[in-house]
Amino acid sequence: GTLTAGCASTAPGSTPQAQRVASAEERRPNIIFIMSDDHAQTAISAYGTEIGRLAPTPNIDRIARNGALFENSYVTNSLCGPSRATMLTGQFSHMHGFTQNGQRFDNSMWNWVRELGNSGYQTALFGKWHLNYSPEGAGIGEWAVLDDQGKYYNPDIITPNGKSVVEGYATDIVTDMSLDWLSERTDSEQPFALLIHHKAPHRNFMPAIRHLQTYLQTDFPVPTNYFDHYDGRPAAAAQEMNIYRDAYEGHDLKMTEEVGSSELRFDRWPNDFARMTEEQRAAWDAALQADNDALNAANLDERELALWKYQRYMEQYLGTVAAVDDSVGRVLDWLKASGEMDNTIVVYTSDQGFYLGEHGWFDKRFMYEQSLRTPLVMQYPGHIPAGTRVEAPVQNVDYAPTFLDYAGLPIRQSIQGRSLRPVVDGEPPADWREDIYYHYYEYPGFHSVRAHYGVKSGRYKLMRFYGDIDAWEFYDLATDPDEMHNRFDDPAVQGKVRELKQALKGLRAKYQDNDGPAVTAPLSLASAQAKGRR
Ligand code: SGN
Ligand code: CA
Repeated sequence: GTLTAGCASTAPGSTPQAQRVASAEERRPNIIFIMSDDHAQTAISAYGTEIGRLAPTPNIDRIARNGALFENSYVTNSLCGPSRATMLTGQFSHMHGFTQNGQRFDNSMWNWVRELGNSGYQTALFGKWHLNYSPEGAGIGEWAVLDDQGKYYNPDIITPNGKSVVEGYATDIVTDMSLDWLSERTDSEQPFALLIHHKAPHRNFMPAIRHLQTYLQTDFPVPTNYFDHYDGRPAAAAQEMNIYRDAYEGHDLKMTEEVGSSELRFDRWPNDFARMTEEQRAAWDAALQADNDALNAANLDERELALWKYQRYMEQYLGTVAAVDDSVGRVLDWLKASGEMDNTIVVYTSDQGFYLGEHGWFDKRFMYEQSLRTPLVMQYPGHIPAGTRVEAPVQNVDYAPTFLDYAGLPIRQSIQGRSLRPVVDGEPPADWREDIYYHYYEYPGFHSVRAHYGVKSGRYKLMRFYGDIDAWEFYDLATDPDEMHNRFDDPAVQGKVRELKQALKGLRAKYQDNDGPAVTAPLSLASAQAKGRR
């Protein structure tokens, strides 16, 4: 749809003649941009995974079925704040400047939501922001956001009028606010852009009461590298995000002190539980009591306990996903009932992927597959053919230009990504990217993942950790999909290593990333060997 003058100039108080109803053809699409936090691709059934089979997401799958599923969707920096800033601006971390959590995003910076608002869209954001105290000054029409990371139960919600506690479960509250806003919109001549940004399934993985027992009896397949020893991968060895070593037994795994007791084991941040109402807490305790008592009565050895923790982690994490999927269902049902389905682009994604026990981990940050990948499904009935599968590599820098494109707005110079529209139309430009660039910064920080940058090029991946660890890693995903064998020094792959080094150097130049050490001119194998002999 192209932008019509009438649509853009329609403003409150304008004369009736100036307000013209755009024909279906002229009408610009609504946009609903749903983003969860830390949702692994492997935990979505549309991706055809075993976890998805055991813990299906039927509503997220509806979007994929109605439209497109991106098989190769990646982030640029696997961390909340940087990823969100990237989605808003269409830029890599080093360009928008928000490289690590805890920084303050400059709300006055250009973002696509304000741009759509300026061109006549009604805009709103509900849920997690986590870029700054609030989106004040970011040009978003209406908003109500979770304070900081957001709490699962009775969260603090910040609005232009200040902060207050809202009783209930975060995912449901955010959904209610979003649907209320949609239903109360008075000006239905203007298109809308609505951002629904859930806290779930982020740590500390607290499901709604209704989902606490959903997966207690499910036996999730343990990743083959759950007991990884990290040989040849010094940064992986130095991390602090191991389920059986670093997850807190109370706070994260909801384990109790002893049989008959509901007192949690180590709970580093007690406020997540302390803020529950008595009723919520009683229902919570009752739902997990038998399972916790059984664990406390059993005399598990170290290995058995590590495996038990994996199951508990999955039960909790996927329990929070169940409410997110409910939410997506409610939004889709609303669109259907209101007749807006065909006029609306619906996107579901996450701010990054997550480890579900691979390498023994929870959390994200690393450029390994599970956290580099992020789910992405998108529907626009009548425009994106149902059941489309996109293989072209896409990144979260592409979202802003995509929304601009569909809104009929020019894609500004500062944007480093590209519109996905030709890609979902089945006509990716001949010069569509083959390689993706990644750069993670936050160190020192939670989980002690060293800064690194890298390139993924088809089946190959090259990454460089820097700072107090200086190490290169190279993987052939075709033969080593779990990234267990760092072959950077393997003489058999030096040609490829050189090729990827060159590509990495090129990407850093193209995207103007001067952060971190420069990629040195690729060494020839002979000189590398000579150097090694010294
Ligand atoms: C919190 C979490 C960490 C997580 C960061 C970043 N701890 O600090 O485990 O890595 O957020 O997550 S918590 O127990 O307090 O939740 S991010 O999604 O915001 O980047
Ligand atoms: Ca996140």
